[in-house]
Amino acid sequence: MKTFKTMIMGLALALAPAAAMAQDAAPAAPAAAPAAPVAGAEAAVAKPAFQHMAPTADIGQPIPGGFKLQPQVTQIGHDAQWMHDSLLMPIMTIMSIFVLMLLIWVAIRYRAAANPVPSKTSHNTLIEVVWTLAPVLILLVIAVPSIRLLAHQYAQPKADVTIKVIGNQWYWTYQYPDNGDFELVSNLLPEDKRKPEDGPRLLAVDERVVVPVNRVVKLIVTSNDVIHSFAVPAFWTKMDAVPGRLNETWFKAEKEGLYFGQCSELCGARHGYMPIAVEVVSDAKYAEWVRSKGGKMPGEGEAAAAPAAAPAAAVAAPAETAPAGDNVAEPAATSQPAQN
Ligand SMILES: [Cu+2]
Repeated sequence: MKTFKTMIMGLALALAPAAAMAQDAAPAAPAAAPAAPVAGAEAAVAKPAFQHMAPTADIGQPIPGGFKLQPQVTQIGHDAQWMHDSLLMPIMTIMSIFVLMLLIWVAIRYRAAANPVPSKTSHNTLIEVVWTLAPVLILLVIAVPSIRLLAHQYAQPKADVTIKVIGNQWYWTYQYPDNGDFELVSNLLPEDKRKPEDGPRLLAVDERVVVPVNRVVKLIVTSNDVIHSFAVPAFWTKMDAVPGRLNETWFKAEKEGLYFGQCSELCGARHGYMPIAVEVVSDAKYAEWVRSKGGKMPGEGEAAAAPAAAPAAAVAAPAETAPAGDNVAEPAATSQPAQN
């Protein structure tokens, strides 16, 4: 027993310099330690800190009593809206009214009572030329901007961001291969969890697709089960999601905001409950959001990963030695009085 006590004491004395040294080393640890909480705090803050925007009342969503197209925020959308509002609608309206007037005029003017002896005319060269040429000219007037718009839609500019959109019964998943390949699963937000800033009923989702403003976003659209369709009216974007097939479309939103869409291909029982919410933000906000999802911006990939890893290692090393130093120092410190 005595020898054991002596051994302990000897050990304590032998360790004392080590303990002292450990305590000497310890002050370095607290100095390094604050770095750890700061870095940790940043990481901790970055994740929940991303502030999603609230929807704008008349933008990117249907409005009560609305019957026109949603305000467009892409060049394709502007062209298509012009085509619809300024070209097709006037032509359709004029043509429908013209044909209706002709019918009314014929029905009244040439009714049996007013016109007892019907004309036996069967040919009129002028009128035959007119009713052949006029529709051809009208179709040409429509065809030129129509084909130009179609070509523009398929001529995809170089993509700044690529998103793989996958339809599922009955939700969407989004993958960001350029940003570390993270994946989002986006579901309808249930009514009991929905707040006004999330968006309208049946359109609000739990995970929004976030994209940068004024950047070409390329969508690779596919499906895991049946045919769905990814549609966002304010971008004039609609693309079928077909299992086993990669469809491609794109958009370049020119205005920050929150834009809603829906699955637009009848895909089963909950087809009406798989909305789409696209949040268009500044480049800086986009980078912030990507990091909050654990992704990284292209280019900064290796460059940022290395410095990020280095401080992490530097922080980790003192953090590991500090508790070790404490562990060594404390038993020695307590064992000494205990032995005395
Ligand atoms: Cu669907």
